[in-house]
Amino acid sequence: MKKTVQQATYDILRKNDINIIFGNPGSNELPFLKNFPDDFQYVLGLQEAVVLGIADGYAQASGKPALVNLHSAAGTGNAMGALANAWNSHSPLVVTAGQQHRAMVAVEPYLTNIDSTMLPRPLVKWSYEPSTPQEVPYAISRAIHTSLSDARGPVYVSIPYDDWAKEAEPQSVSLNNRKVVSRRSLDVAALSEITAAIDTARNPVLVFGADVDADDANHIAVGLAEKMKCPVWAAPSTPRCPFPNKHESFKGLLPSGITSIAERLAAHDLIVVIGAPVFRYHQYEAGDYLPEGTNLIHITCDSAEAARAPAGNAYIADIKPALMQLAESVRDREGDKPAFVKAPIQVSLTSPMRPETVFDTLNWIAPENSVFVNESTSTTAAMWERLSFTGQGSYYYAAAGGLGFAMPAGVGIQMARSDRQVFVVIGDGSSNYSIQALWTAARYNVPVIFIVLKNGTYGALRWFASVLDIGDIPAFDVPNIDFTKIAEGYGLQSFTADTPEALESAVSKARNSGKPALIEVETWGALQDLQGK
Ligand code: TZD
Ligand code: CA
Repeated sequence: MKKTVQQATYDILRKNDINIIFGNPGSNELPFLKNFPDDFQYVLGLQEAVVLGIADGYAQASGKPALVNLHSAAGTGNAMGALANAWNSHSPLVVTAGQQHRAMVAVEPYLTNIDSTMLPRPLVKWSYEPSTPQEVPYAISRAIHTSLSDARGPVYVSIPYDDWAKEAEPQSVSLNNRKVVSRRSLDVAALSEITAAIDTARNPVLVFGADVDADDANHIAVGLAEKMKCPVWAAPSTPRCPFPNKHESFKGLLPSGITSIAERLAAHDLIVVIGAPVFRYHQYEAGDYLPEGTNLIHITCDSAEAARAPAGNAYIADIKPALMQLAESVRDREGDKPAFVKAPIQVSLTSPMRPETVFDTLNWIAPENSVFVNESTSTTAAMWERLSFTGQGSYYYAAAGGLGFAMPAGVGIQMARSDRQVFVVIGDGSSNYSIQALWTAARYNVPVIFIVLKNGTYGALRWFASVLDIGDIPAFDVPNIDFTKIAEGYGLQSFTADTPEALESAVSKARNSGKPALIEVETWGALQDLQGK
């Protein structure tokens, strides 16, 4: 039976286990959605930043590519900030956008995606507009495989709207029967070089990054650390948690300045970084990239990441096979496991609550396998100290630092993992970048719990201003936003909580309802501290 380009494309999506389309449609995209197949779900986001963020969360938490359908240039433009995060977290997104009709696209009608393949660059691995309708299934197939191979990441395909109804080229059915396997281990020479360096090091240290978690390899990272009996850090600003943060070997989240990192790692003669860039710096601190006399070995799935590191020797391999090889080959070190006695940090019960109190409460009441999506920028260190990220996929954060990630990503993660409770813990500043995600959570009954920490200010910017010696600026504070009313407007139940008991009660009401909820928690933060209250 002859198939249309549209039918052939849906077949390819099915064969690749893609059955959800995350989108916000316009005229150019409607022909793709005509006679929408029963075995697919369309998840509507009200703005493209939200659409892309939901798909990003879904792709990261499921490990599968997520299909995104955006409206031409304007929709792509709205999604670009979210694409920066997806690019930096190696998230396998197949982003499509509708193009105007081939017959008139050169005349540049309304809603033309001008120079369509240029638009999403440099935040995609591959950007393409098929030159004939018959090429569309091939381009979609290539896009899926490209998103998943080498370092994973987003790809982009622009498709003229008249293509879908055209007859598919019969040979394209062969695309349904293929797979692309990418499992790069370390070769013998690389493995023996790295093993020798680790085995002869006096005092090595491990730094793990997001790609350990993305490659489902946290338990192997634990095995390696326990064999090496060395301390472990999480990479600076890591967008995922690669190692159980309450493990006795775990030292914490590395800071993100050159000299701060070098200071933390100064005692070690060898730093082994696995599954992260070397390094993801934030504030500039003049100084040496590495402590004096320290060597660095970098194992990454991303060749660009390897090439751009300022120091150390890099090896390119997929993280899980490389970790398995290393965990097998390194020597078992003598002596005891390192025990770091972490001083318990006390907080007094203030009103409003300290963010620390909120995290302690959450740590107490959240189910053990909960997932935390963080976008409370000034409280990240406190969160890592207080909350437990135990299993695989327990923590997510905006990989490019672009706000507007957590709310939609939380929805996508909860869709991929209905077996786990997702908590989005987000600042009152960050909540405003993709707040329409609340509607998608309500519309599809995705039971995320959104906890908004309301301190009335851009706390992290106040901190950064002090680092840069900027002083006060007239754009720090965000007073008078009622998130409970916004949530209600989008169809969510909402609560306010000003004590640990109130927070516990709100979380349990939300969980019992099986529906999404927003909890607004006024917190004591930078503003009160600055005012000396
Ligand atoms: N816009 C976007 C898209 N991303 C950004 N990172 C910023 C602006 C700048 N920015 C930060 O990097 S942190 C921050 C801003 C505005 C303040 C966030 O405030 P918050 O959290 O209320 O969410 P805290 O805990 O008060 O810092
Ligand atoms: Ca804030």
